[in-house]
Amino acid sequence: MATIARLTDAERDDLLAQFPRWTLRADGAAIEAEFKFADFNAAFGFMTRVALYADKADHHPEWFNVYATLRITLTTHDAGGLSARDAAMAVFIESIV
Ligand code: H2B
Repeated sequence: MATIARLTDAERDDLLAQFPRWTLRADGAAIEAEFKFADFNAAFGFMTRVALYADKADHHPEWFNVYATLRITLTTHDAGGLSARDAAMAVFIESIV
């Protein structure tokens, strides 16, 4: 499989500047965000929409949900860091949140 290109530092910084909710993980290989919903129904409804995107895009979030709180980590395992796939997923997530 061809290696997926990692974002340049400038592309990564542009992404983070566009979406203040997202922060760079300490190792620089992922971006993370936390979401608070009204209740579990709202959180899981949102997760379902992201899951459908993930299935279609063949790009999957790492996430952790407790009731109405959701933490999402975006990274591209096949790139060993951030790629355009993470940027596209962040754009999608921010468009539906
Ligand atoms: N999701 C994420 N986040 N990173 C990947 O590298 C990745 C993925 N690779 N989903 C995909 C699936 C790959 O394993 C399949 C075979 O296309």
